[in-house]
Amino acid sequence: MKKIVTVQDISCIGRCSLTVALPIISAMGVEACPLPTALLSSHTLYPEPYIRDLTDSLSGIADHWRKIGAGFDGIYTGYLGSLRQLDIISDFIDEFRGDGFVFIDPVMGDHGKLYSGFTPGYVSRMARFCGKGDIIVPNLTEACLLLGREYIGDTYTKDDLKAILRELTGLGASKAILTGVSMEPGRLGSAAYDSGSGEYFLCMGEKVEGSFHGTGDIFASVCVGALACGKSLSEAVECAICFTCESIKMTVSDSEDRRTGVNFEKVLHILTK
Ligand code: PXL
Repeated sequence: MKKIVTVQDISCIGRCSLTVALPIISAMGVEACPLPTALLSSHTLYPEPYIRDLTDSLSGIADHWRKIGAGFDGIYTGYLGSLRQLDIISDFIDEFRGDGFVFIDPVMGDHGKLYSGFTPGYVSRMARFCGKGDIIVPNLTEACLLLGREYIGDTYTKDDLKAILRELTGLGASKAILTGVSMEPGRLGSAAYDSGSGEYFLCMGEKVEGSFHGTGDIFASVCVGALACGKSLSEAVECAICFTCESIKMTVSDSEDRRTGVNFEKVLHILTK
């Protein structure tokens, strides 16, 4: 059975990071080992969450994994909290990547803004960290931040996306997936580029009006599960768009606070097929 390690926080409320990655990757028939970077009572869109930083535990866990000879078919990093964590996880990748793939979601912001707690220094360190990846998966906000470009906003062409993707692979990862791409009403999806083969593609799904928190983590988790199962980049992206879209559709009629994320649990069965 394939096994990946996912490095990100555990936010107890709000369906993101590990509470999304573990069930999704498991449902796809891939063992998902967590390397938790922080424990939060909720994600940071709720006011004043309790936060216990776990940076000091990371090397203890890695030391034990070294002793027991742990190895992985892939490493998936998500929300990381500090410059020190980026240094530590960078060393972790060097030591544990083996022949596996390294998938980096440079979680830092959305809608043109950095999430609370992130600094310009973190952004430039993250750009360097992306060079450790084989595949990076920024949204448009994160892509512009990583490249030092002004936020692209809502109006752009396919050529703009191609230029951004090419620049993103210039950070060092051979493949880049841009999420949150929308060029016509009612359609939302991703653009991707493989600098090795020169392949570029757009994959679009239905756009449901509204803002749905945690969908980036859902998208990334499905991609990781699919890649671990041996799917190609375009198959993985297609599968991730379809699942993210179905999760959102399960949520629109629910009157829950939107900060609690999307009802992906109700469609997990799609992934087990
Ligand atoms: O979904 C990204 C994410 C992950 N983890 C934490 C967050 C966020 C986004 O706000 O706050 C703790």
